[in-house]
Amino acid sequence: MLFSKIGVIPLLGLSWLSSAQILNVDSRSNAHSKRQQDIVTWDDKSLMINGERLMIFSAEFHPFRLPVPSLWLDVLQKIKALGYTCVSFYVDWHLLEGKQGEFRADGIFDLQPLFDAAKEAGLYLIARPGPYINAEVSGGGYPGWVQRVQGRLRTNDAAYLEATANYSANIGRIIAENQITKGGPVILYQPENEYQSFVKGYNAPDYEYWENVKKQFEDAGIVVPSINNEAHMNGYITTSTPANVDIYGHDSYPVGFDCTRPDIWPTPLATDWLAKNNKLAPDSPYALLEFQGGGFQPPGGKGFEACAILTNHEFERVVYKNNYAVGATIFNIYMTFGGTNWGNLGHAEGYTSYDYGSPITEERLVWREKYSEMKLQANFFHVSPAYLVADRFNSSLDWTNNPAITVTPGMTKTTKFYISRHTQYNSTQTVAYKLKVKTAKYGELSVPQMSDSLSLTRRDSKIHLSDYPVGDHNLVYSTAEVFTWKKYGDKTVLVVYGGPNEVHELAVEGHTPSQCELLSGSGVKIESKGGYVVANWAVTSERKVVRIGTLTVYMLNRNEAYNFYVPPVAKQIGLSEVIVKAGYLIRTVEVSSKSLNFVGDLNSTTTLEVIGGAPSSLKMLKFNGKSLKFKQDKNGVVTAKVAFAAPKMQVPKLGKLKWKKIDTLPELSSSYSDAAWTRADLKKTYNIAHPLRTPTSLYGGDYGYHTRTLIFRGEFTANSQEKDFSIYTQGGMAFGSTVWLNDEFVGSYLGGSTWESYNYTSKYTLPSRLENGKRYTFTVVVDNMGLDGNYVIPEDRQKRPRGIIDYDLSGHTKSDISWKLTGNLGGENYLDKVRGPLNEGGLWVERHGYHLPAPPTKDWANSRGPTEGIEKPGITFYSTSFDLDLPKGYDIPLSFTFANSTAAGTKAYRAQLFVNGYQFGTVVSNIGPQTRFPVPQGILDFNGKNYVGVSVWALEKGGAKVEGLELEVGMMTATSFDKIKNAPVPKWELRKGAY
Ligand code: IPT
Repeated sequence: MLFSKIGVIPLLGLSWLSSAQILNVDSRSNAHSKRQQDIVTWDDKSLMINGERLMIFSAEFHPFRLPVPSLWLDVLQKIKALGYTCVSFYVDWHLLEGKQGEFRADGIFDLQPLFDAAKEAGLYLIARPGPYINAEVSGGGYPGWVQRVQGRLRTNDAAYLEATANYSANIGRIIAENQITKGGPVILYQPENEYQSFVKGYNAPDYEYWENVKKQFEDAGIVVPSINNEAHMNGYITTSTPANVDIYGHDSYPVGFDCTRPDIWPTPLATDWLAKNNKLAPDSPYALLEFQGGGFQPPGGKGFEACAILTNHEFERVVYKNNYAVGATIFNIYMTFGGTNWGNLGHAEGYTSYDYGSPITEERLVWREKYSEMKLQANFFHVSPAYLVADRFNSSLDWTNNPAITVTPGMTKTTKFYISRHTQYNSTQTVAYKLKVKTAKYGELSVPQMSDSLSLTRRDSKIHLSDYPVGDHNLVYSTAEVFTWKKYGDKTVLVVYGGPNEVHELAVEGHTPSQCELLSGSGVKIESKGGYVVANWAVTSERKVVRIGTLTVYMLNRNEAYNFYVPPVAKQIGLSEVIVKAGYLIRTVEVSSKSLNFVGDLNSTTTLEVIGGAPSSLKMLKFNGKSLKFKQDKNGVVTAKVAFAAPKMQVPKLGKLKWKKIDTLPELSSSYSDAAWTRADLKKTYNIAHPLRTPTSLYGGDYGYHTRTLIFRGEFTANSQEKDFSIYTQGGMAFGSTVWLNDEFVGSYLGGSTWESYNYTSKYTLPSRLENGKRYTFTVVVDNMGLDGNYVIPEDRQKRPRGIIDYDLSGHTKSDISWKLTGNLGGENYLDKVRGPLNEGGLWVERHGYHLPAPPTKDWANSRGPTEGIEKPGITFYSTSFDLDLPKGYDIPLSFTFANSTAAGTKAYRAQLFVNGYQFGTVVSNIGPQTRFPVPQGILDFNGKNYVGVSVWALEKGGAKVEGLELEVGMMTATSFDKIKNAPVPKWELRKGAY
């Protein structure tokens, strides 16, 4: 396995680690950033690990978006099954240091299970700890308290750097301990993130800042090479700038994020990247450190299935193959599994799902065609080492007879690659062409030789080859694409594929037609060309298998190729890798001289077909530990059937359960005491980016409240001059707010999915005349959708406040109102250390912990649940529990679905869904788009009691009604993955001092 070779390299001679002060550029030594270790090295072509070149085919995965650490291995195995070699992960500082000075990375926030899973799956890791990460997370990864930092963020200001020091030292140490130099999986790390977007006139880039970020991590012991991911190849920080990185790279999201018109590929395809890279960092391999694998989505967007279409299998073919044409040998796809913005970890411009339209769905399913397509692509690089050293040439029209086709060659002294695509890269036409290939022995050939043309159908791109070694054989050329090949003793198996109806040709050195035999299928023409034979066929649904001497060639249609796997070998005794056709997923295989044991998942009854690597006289074939009846033919091919039966199981009907409900806005009652609330008496703000407009600060962040619902209470003595009340609340994109005066509804801001909501003042007419001299209280509820990211430096958008920005009560000065506020109980001294600093907000039920399992509901009213409806503006909390007893051996995706129509008369509501205390969904009924909220096993106890809580905030006169709430079962698979440990679910306990 991958890691068996890696010894532990003692950290000797690293005395520079102890030099700890903040650096300035002049004292920086260039030498120590390079080659502090000799395991991960590189040249201009590729990365090398222990001296061996490796294609870094990497999947972006954020463990914090799946709060069941025991499931990380499941995702990583699904990535490994694609043939990837690496995973890149961000760390979200916000979740780890919710209180300044208290770094906590335990429980679900512990990263050790990730390092362990990577080793078990056989994947390297790229660590991206920030401190700034962007990533569509609240604050771009900055903890809320960073809003109070007295320095500009992402700059060399001492206050900012000091704020990051504790986190960087701690996370740096954790990463350092898991570097490859210590037997761990981490091979690269990225300081900062896309440090390259500056406001005009800002003195950028700040080299000292960059070196200081790096130094924090290096001081913590990180020695693996550093990388930079620029968004636009500005060359601000390269391998040779005064402040630098070891490996320069960039990001790209070529089709953007408009998933509303998923057929439109808006920008031209880049072809000058390598030239730019060679100028900026001629000593670096060409690295794409974040490349589009899907898209993020704003509130009110079209949903992630649309993003999956925008970035579908055709996108992967055309755009990724262009990356190979350009020469990428470090290629990280963002996201490969997106996950969930559970527990308010997302930024305001998103919503709960972070599915991203990725190859692996939010439910960890691998049914999207784009998953299978990546398996075809990534496996090719395992058997094509020449790719890593090929010289790259410009794309041109010179390689075909049709200017509608552009080819980019990549060449070694022997092997040559020809990456063809439509000249107009997003064309959907079918175009015929003849390709010119160079061969060492036979000069230039125009192929196909036995038919008129090849064809590119719709959006497609192909990697054609010449002089390509396959074991002891040489492909003079192949127009069909190679999936894999393996040599087994004196036999070699090659698997190639093509799209429907395409004509392909493959030529093998040194054979005659008499040495060829059609083993399966029909319609393969064989001709001798003196020195080599050519096989020519048209792709049909029928598979063709041809033996050419000792080489067996499987000529597949692409849809069939999708079902082939080259599974990682979990245990191997003396035999080689296996090529197997299966169904839904093969995770690993154990091979011995007599037996094969596949481990995988099924979604239907499946025929297993081992076309390479089965022991010649197989005694035992197992699938997930169960013996199968099998046949082995004279060519050694093994076939067996694995039966799938959907489990018999039931999930409860949520509408039939007994629910309890309670008003969670007791603040409206005259008997409610806010004595324990935080006084909003700060006459200034600590937020240096946003001067106050009010006499005292009403920014949640000044008082330590950074997550979800904020509630304000403003008291004043009436003078009967009051007529209207204007209020500018702010909770980020798509936020909403509601104002009451005593227990009377004043009005709501329903929110919008545009930036306009960032500057919106609501003007309300007060519902009734106020009595002179009487005390009144405004209650203002503000939905904080998450803090903004901090992309542009030094705009400090993370500091955009949440709360009340301004207000005006007619007949009064502002200081006539004295305010109190609350957010989550304890603010930065948050109570639920298990679910982290962001999971709960400021609703009364949350402050008391009633969203946690087993709340004391005895005295609450009986209810039919959230579908019962609320008659007037207010917030009600519904609680229920149910038992699950789901069969073992199945992966059962469960989602909570809110029926939500926009029929006339439907009133706006905002709901939060809690499952076993974890917030796993927020609904904004009038903006959307999300109505379906997957909750993974491990948060749901599949064999035990589960507690569900739903808060429903009705914003409009007449109240609101959740039209339906169901537990929905997704596509079930029989799975071998049985290592799921439930996330910790501490239950409700009386919270002393809760108010
Ligand atoms: C790039 C960020 O680096 C990454 O964190 C994430 O936000 C991603 O975008 C989008 O999902 S920034 C790039 C769009 C310029």
